[in-house]
Amino acid sequence: RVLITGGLGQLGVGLAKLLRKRFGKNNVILSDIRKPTDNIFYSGPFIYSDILDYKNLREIVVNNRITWLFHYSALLSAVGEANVPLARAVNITGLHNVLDIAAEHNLRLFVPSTIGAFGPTSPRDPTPDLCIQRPRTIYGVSKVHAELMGEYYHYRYGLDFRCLRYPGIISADSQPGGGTTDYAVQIFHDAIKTGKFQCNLKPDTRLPMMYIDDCLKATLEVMEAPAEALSMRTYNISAMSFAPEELVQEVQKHVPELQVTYSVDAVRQAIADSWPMNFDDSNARRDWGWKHDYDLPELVTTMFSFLGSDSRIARAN
Ligand code: VAH
Repeated sequence: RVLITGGLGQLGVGLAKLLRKRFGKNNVILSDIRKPTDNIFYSGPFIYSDILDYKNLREIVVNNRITWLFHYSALLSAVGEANVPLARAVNITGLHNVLDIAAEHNLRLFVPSTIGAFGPTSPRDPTPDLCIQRPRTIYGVSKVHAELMGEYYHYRYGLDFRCLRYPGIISADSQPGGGTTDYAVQIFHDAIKTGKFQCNLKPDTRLPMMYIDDCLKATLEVMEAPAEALSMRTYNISAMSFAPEELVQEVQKHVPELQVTYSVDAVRQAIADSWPMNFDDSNARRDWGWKHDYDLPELVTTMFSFLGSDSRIARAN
């Protein structure tokens, strides 16, 4: 059975839906330190858990006969910079708890890494799987640590550790939680609600991005890949890269009267300027057949089909 930590974040609920289709509703357990809404309970098993409570986590794994663990608990980029001690505890001590339990109980462990695991001294265009990694956020430092520790536990203890470096993820029915790439989700909600969008990054800030369905598909694919197919434990995955000005242009094809202003947030801009501009994911494509389905036009069309750009026109009339 599967356990997802940090399950109420941007990706957890969508991942649970996908895995429950695949493995059965009661074989996928969502957990988080936050209290879920009722419909989360209706959609399948949820267990409240604190990733820093090692004993409780071990009980959950043993009592529920967990065999796969997706570890999504983390404070992401800008949020982590606002509370470094908590980010270090959750992202590093929490990871250590998960690694020990996974090794002890022979779990297959997935930990997401990120474009944020690279820094200003990494090659940025493109950024390959293997290169200098000196990130400048506690989030990035903790994710490089996760990559290194996961690979060490794999080679030292035989832990089946698998890791994908995610781009900024765009989703319609879940809120992002990190701050730096969140503008690319907010624009859709503002375009529909008010027709006005204030972007907190510079118009030419290019970042790797991906639609959530591609991200979740890749995550399941790499977890189901035969072990011998994996030449690495940690892979970049990519779909597209765009700057705010390109996203705005594509969104205005659906909401022509959208007005955009730029009010740069210095913290988020500095983080974005230290991250990859384009991701090289050729190893993932070669080893386990990764390929994305959503490019920028499909992303925007799909987001509006979810969020209903026509509802704004209805309101305007
Ligand atoms: C953030 N959306 O902005 C998250 C993610 C790679 C970006 O980590 O921090």
